[in-house]
Amino acid sequence: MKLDQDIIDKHNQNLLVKHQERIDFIKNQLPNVESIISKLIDFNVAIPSWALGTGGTRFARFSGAGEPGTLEEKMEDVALLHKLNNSSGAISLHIPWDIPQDHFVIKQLARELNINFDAVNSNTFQDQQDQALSYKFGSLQHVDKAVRKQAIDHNIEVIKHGEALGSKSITVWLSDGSCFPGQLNFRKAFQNTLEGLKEIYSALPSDWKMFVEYKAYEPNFYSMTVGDWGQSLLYANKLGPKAYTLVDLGHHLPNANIEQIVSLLLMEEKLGGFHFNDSKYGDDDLTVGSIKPYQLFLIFNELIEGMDARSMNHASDLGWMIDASHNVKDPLEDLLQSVEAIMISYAQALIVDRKSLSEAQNNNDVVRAQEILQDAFRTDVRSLVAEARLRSGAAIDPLSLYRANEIRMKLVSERGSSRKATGL
Ligand code: RM4
Ligand code: MN
Ligand code: MN
Repeated sequence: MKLDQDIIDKHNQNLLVKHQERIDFIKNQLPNVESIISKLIDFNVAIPSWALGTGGTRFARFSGAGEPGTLEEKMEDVALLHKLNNSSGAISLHIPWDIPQDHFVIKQLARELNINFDAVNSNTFQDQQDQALSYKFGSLQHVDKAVRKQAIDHNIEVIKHGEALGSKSITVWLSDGSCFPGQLNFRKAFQNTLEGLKEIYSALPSDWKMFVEYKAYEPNFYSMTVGDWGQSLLYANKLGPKAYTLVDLGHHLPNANIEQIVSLLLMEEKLGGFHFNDSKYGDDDLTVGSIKPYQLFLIFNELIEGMDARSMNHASDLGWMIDASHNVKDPLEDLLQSVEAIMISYAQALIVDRKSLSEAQNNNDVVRAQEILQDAFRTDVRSLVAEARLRSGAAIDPLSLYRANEIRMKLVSERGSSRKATGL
């Protein structure tokens, strides 16, 4: 479904007076508003192809209506989001959930839709129908060399798909690990995995990055072979300069200090990419910013501080992706909320008074340091984010436009009500 610019312009026209009041107000409060708006215009977060349908749990999946049934329709959904918010102009594909049949045609469609291909994701955590060997006891860690080879070959095939589409990175997330003490020789599992990653790494095109994603538990509950940022960093360091750690917000043990992890990985030049989501307990994959918005802000605060310390480009030097999937919302509405939460946290991190914060730190002025951070967090920056959208032809309030125009109803009439998107 294509959204006419006219509809967006009309929507903006209706909201303009109120928006203008809000933006004028904040312009009087903050310095450097123009530079913040231009950074917000440049910032983009990739949408995972598996978040466009309703996710499931291991108990049930309650699919919504009008879900995208093909890769082409998933791309159309991402283009729709991008048209609404100008901040989600890329799709991250999961292979084999989304295998492009004709790369040329798919690339052409992406061009027409004004979207790009972000990191490709391999999948060795499920057995596919025509698969020769099982991943029940792991993939790259497996005791059987033939299983390891199958997993390596799959990853190399994923790189080839990505290359044909113009992706520049692969995310490797392994579910490898063990469920019971004694099941695994940790050292051998690590070494097998490293060996496999090395082979995949050597198949990377020269301008590609490999993201090694860690996860504390699930589906293995006793040990994970890439279980935390320390292990991921070990692999990335041993692999070489194109390998990086990827931080998924839901992949830590409860209450982990993710902002500190991010800061140190940036210091080591080994932070590569980010999977945004939110959680209360584990890898809940909930809407970004829905549970712990202050944590999200603190993470962005470290990201900006660390990236600026190394003169990195906020928009392009790290891989920004959403990784969410759940049962109860319209996925497109949910993704609009997630992107909005990311943009708000980014904007709040941009307005932190860094000079004063550093003075407060040097003077051990703990109270002042806290005040500076919370002052930024408590500032309502939503009009800045809306202004960035308005200036790029997107909607002042994407969610209300989506609802007022009954976009899901239109998708249902186009696609039917029983189509299920591939994914989790
Ligand atoms: C994992 C992990 C990966 C994602 C899969 C679907 O928990 O977060 O990034 O590709 O789920
Ligand atoms: Mn993830
Ligand atoms: Mn996850």
